Amino acid sequence: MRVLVLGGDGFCGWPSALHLSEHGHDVTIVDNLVRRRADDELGVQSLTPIATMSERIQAWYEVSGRQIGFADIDVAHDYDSLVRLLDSARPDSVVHFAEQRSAPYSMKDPAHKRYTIDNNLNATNNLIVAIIALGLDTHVVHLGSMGVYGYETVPVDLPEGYLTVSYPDREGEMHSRDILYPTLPGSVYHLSKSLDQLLFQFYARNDGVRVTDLHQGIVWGTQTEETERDPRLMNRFDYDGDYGTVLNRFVVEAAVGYPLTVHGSGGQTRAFINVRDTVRCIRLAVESGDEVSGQVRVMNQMTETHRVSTLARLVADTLGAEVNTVANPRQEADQNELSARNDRLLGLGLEPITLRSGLLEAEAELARQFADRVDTKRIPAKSYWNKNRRTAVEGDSV
Ligand code: NAD
Ligand code: USQ
Repeated sequence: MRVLVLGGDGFCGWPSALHLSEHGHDVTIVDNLVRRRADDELGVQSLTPIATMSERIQAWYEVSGRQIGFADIDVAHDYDSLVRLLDSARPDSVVHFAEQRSAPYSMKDPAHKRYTIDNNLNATNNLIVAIIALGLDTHVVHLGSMGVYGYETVPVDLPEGYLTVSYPDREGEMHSRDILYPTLPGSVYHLSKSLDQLLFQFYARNDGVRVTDLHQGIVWGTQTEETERDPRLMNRFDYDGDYGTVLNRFVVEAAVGYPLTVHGSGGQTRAFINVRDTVRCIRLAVESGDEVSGQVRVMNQMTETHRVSTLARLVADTLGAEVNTVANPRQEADQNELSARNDRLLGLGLEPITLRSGLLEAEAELARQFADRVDTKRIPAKSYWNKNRRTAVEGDSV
């Protein structure tokens, strides 16, 4: 299949592009490299050294004999270039990773809130509008987030995208319909993913655009079978207080002897998936595009749920580390339960890798190898959700 990978220079996009290429798909990456500039803005670098896009593509050609194309386009703002590319490529599928993906980055200040909404919604809207304008039958595979469901403790296995509701009309007769599961975003970033869902719902109904929305959990791990084939193919690894996600951060913290940063009670339960499963899920979603017509297909792209405090204990016991609890910079529940269905991806053949598979030790090895690239000053999370959270962390003097 001809596949465009928007955001293909990023943490999930790069290994997914390689995996699709390895499996015979004709891949072109579209990325404006803004994520690399965010590292400069934040004064931090990926734990792992990452090659430039041209070095990455050359290395992949040398190890696989396969070509990957690249277009430097800002999908959110350069609509005309996006249309030209779609018109010439006429892709069977577009995988859309090209959004600002950090919750703390999205909550830093007004400029970052505005950037996140502007970038994420315009990227999604531009892509869909361009596909409709060109009359393409391209299947869009979008990366959403498990966080759109929110973290209420209701003893339910979260369904995949929709909730069937029944309600009485004026005569008392009952009606039933599927609605998007009510969203409860916990950050401006998660809000942007909730709003994306409405764009997809509208354009699928109005124009018949075929969309799969993958509600992905927190991705952990770094390398995949493809990125391991050459040091120039190495994937990025974020550990800093803005872009680092919880389990990967704990592994790096353990590797450099920094006490694990558990926010608040650590009672938050979240959904997780290993990056090796992410790339497989993306391929399964792309290759099953013919199934999609009419209603947006939502699949929960997660394989397990864990409580933050349990993860900290596991990392501390496995790798040896001190566990610290720090005042939570985020406005979020101290504690929640979470369980979700993932039948659709299992039905397509996903065989989940779980945390117990010994990959944690391999991650720690990578972290130790590049420990000298870690700037411990960048570890604390300093993006506060609101004034109360800032005061709770920094005290009344601020
Ligand atoms: P990332 O920041 O590493 O990659 C995103 C890529 O998109 C970057 O290379 C960036 O330069 C590019 N990009 C952003 N805006 C763009 C624009 N306007 N035009 C062109 N390129 C643009 O993020 P990631 O971790 O790879 O996440 C990819 C997607 O998956 C995101 O949509 C994210 O919300 C979703 N997701 C990620 C995780 C996770 O744990 N990393 C979990 C669930 C969902
Ligand atoms: N946390 C800690 N200590 C840390 C970092 C985080 O206790 O050092 C806690 C947070 O307070 C939060 C939980 O761990 O309760 C998860 O935080 P995270 O930064 O690992 O994940 P999150 O902000 O939810 O965002 C990440 C990705 C995002 C994706 C989302 C999937 O950055 O792109 O959408 O995971 S989900 O969480 O399912 O919505």
